[in-house]
Amino acid sequence: MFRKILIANRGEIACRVMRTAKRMGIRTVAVYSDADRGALHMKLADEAHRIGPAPATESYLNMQAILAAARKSGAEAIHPGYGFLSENEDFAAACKAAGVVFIGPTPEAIAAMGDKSAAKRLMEKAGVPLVPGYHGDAQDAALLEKEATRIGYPVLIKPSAGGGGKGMRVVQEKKGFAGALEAAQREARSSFGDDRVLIERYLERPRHIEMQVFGDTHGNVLHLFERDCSVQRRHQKVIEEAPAPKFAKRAEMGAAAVAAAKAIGYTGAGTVEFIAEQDGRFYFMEMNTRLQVEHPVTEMITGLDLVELQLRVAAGERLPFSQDQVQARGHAIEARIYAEDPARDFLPSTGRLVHVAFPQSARVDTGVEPGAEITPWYDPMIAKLVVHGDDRATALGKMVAALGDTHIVGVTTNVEFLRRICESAAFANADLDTGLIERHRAELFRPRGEVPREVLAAAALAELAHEQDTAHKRAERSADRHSPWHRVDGWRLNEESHHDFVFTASSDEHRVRVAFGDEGRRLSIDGHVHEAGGSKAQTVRDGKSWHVFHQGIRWTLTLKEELGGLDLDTGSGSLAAPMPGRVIKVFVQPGTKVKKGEPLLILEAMKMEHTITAPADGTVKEIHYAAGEQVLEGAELIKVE
Ligand code: MV4
Repeated sequence: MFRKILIANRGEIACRVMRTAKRMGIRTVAVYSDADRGALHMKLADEAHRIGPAPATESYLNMQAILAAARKSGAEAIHPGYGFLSENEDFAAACKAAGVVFIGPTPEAIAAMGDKSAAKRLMEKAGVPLVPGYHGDAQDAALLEKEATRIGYPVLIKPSAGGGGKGMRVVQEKKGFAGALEAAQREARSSFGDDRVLIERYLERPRHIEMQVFGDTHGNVLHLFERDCSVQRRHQKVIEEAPAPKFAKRAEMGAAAVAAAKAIGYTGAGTVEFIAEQDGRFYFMEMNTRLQVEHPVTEMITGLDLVELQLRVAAGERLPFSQDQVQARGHAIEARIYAEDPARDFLPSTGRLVHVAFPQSARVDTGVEPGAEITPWYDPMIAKLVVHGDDRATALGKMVAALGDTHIVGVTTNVEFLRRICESAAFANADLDTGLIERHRAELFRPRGEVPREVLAAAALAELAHEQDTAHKRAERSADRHSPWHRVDGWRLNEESHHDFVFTASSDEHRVRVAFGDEGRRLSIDGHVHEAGGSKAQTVRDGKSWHVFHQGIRWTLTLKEELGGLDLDTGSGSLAAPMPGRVIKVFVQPGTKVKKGEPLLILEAMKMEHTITAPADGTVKEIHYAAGEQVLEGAELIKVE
């Protein structure tokens, strides 16, 4: 086995690879760009080497800098992770030339699958099912149209050189074919410099199901079951699971995937992607010649460590089990947490992670820690949550709970969106296809309702506790530690016995009053008495904002101002009674000019006298109560303009 490996990657996958290497007693070398100085992957490694400035082209894609770091550190092998150089045949070849083991397939195997239409021809020869269609070289329009008729409408025109869905065109009937073909060829030429296309029968509600395969250097190839990755958004996977629910062709798909890998002499971890119809018929799409983001769901159902297997086969060991020794148990689900804003078309969100708390109940693969920065330089994935249960419903329940316990402050995330997917009937019923998110957008993107009162109460009490804590600390430092001026429990000399908070949430304002009486603390929210409810909320402070995590949703409440004393401004220059009581003295009359802070009237309540003062300079317009009258909480007492 290797004694030292270099991880040519960053973020969660670099940390993930190091975790296994450490467990196996292998020393680890990290590489980092200037944007990642101090990042978790750099800290976890035994040594770390700078490879260049922030842009990936000058750092994580810089083959020479990475090979130089390998040479300098004495690393015997390089793990490329996913993305960056992981599927670059030139890098695999350059490693070999430099005498370093590339932990992945051979350059030839990468190349064989890199050309998507050549790969399809190869697979056809190997007996792997392809979508019924035309994959030939001849490209004249009349022939292609005849092929489309043979295949049967609707058909899909795909650029031969493409992948990832770019430039694909659906044609519903013969009369639209010629025009769609011209447009597809034009787009293919400008995007890929190659106007060849292939024609396939268009699958209306396909699922994305992929098979994990492994090959060793002794000719053994086996599969580790499938994953369903149908829940995608613009070709970006969002939630993955294993095994694929309601899928009856696991054995056939496994055999097809093994045949695909064997056809190219595959070694290491790979994934054969298929699209499957609702009835289970499946067709080869492409092969990814790397470890995938979603590999943990396979680990959870098989109990295997795929990185360990990668290291073993890269070191020349045999796969330590046969196909029938691999067992799948239970169900696993992974959700990808991204720094992005679903409400703004998933625009990436950058910034410092002020607060990060992950659930204890899930496997969490992450490359960040509190204080880390999400920069615009790289993929904005923050973490993957992975859960396992005896069955899908159990796993899904765990995922919903885990998402609720994922508390991130500093960037906007898709956590709430993920939770909505998990709670949707379509996902819960495993009614899966690649259009799930689009089809259910009304439900998944529905605006939030009002801020729950529980949330406002939690923010107010958290703010109060914070102020008490601050005052307490101030008192400890001061000369007169017992001075009443350090008290923040609402006590003011002959004046108030409550605290008012005004929070803004989006554009709405909410008023929370915490009153301190003989029977303890009482809360009123937007004029309604609030009984402490049963649901728990957690709060995180960020300057003048409180982030309240409540039932899986993060609410951000910004403290607008704290109104001192009884100067409760109801919004239009009127002053309301903070608690029920009796007016005992009125100092002013309609028309009296008052200065800010000047006493207006005295209210007796809860056995104390409270002076109500002018919130600002102005003129008294109306007085609604005379001395001796009883007032109810919230009653408007006086109007000042
Ligand atoms: C298809 C298809 C329907 N019918 N082929 C999109 C990416 C590319 N690699 C293959 N893709 C598709 N090919 C036929 N004949 C629908 C898709 C497709 C898709 C496939 C897998 C995962 C997500 C997808 C999202 C939209 C469309």
